[in-house]
Amino acid sequence: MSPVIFYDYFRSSAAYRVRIALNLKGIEYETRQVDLREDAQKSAEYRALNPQGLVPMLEIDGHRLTQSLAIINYLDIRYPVPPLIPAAAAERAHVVAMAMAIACDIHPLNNLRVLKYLKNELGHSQDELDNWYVHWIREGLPALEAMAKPKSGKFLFGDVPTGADVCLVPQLYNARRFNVPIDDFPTLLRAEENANNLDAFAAAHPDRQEVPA
Ligand SMILES: N[C@@H](CCC(=O)N[C@@H](CS)C(=O)NCC(=O)O)C(=O)O
Repeated sequence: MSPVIFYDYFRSSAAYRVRIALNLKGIEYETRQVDLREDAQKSAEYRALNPQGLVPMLEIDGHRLTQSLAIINYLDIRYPVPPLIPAAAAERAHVVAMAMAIACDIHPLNNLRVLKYLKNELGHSQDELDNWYVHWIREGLPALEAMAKPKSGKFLFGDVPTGADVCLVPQLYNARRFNVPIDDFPTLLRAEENANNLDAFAAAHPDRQEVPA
């Protein structure tokens, strides 16, 4: 069987999500580094594989998969144990909604290419970029806290990690990296702490990844 190949970058939060999911599912994989600092994601060679020019990308079972949530969904169907998305319709919708609140409504606004466009094409200062970054996190996380709280346990939904936690942990890592205050989200912090106590999450942390030379 061909090896599973993961196109990764240690600080990419979308890639971090997939590393966590691969670890939770116990899937062994080889890594190919795509150095975002060098714009390797925009190279003709990489775009020939992934026309969006973004990480992550996963080669598995003869498929080339892109988009972290699509990859996680594939892994959950292909390797159902442990499940990352509940089977019951309403629970599933709730977990997916929390994952999407992060992956669709917070993360894309603070992505590298957005920040670069604001700075280089629209002429915004670094201070304005910093404010922009904080703004979208501070708008998104209170909503996520409120969404999660009623059905949370050790994790965002109940007492086992789901795809929502898989998205949460990288987003909070990012928030800390940019010094965004996040102390006022007890449900999110509890889920993060419990997640990071699991090997699958800890091993996916950016500090434990290969850094391109
Ligand atoms: N919606 C995509 C987002 C992927 C994405 O934005 N990746 C970022 C790193 S976290 C990237 O490759 N950025 C390169 C760039 O902005 O040029 C997913 O979930 O996979």
